[in-house]
Amino acid sequence: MKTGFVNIFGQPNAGKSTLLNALMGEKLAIVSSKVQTTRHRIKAIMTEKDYQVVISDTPGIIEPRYKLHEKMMMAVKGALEDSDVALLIVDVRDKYEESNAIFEALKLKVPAIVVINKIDLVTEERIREAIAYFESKPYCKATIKISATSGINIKSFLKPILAFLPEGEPFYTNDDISDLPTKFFVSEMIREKVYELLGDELPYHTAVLVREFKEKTTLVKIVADIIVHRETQKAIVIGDKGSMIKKLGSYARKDIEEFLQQKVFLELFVKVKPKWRDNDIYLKEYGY
Ligand SMILES: Nc1nc2c(ncn2[C@@H]2O[C@H](COP(=O)(O)OP(=O)(O)OP(=O)(O)O)[C@@H](O)[C@H]2O)c(=O)[nH]1
Ligand SMILES: [Mg+2]
Repeated sequence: MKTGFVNIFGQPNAGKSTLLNALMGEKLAIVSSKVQTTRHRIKAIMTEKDYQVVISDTPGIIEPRYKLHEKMMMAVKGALEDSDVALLIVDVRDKYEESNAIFEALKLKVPAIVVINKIDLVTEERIREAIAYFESKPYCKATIKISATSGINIKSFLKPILAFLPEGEPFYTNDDISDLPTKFFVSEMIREKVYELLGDELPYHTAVLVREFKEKTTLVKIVADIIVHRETQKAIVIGDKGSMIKKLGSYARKDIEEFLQQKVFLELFVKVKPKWRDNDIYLKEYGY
């Protein structure tokens, strides 16, 4: 069977995580309208009769400003090193030159397919322009135009990619869909709600740590800390009379229940850890 690693790279917000989820038909990677949502490499496994593709979402490529950013770019580097095929995703509204500069800097040793995303938002002419631009680049073996949110060209997406993959034995058993633990997905779902409900800088100063995950007979009990830099941020996350943390908890709980297919009791705490983004010990503790 065809098997190998297909890894998604691109600028922040290009739609990498949305594409991964659309391909899986399941929400594995969190998504937000803010940049730098994804911080880890997220592997998803697609197994069919004639192929097993391990597809990875990665953090958007940026110039690191904190140790956290450095860890994020290490995740990109790891994915670069074991790609059989690289999917270079572009928000069709972005400046092509900026994406191109990033793609060239990757110095890819494997075939790349440029994925023109968000075609639901622009004219046919703009899409043709983008395709012509990237098809002239030496790293680009093919282009695919999609809308990850509207599902345009998602069903047929993998077919042209399989041609670039080697024959081999599957790495994972049939029912594995990821190599990451449940706790990871739970903490990400909580983090997503921080991106959704809290503005500006706050999401970038936030980490989530699942401290307790206990399966009881009728429900799963989860205790998690939302980590921020400053007391003022803690007050914002808690909100007036606890209104914000309550909202965060109830939104996150709904998603976690759907993911686990089980009732969940979720307890959230807010903790202040100054400069955790530049502290190796905290970064490690929070899974980076
Ligand atoms: N209209 C439209 N919006 C899209 C499409 N794909 C993604 N988006 C939106 O673009 C935003 C960013 O999507 P993500 O999937 O989080 O982007 P990402 O590349 O993973 O971003 P980082 O993790 O920050 O690097 C979200 O608001 C998505 O809903 C698309 O095809 N059409
Ligand atoms: Mg993402």
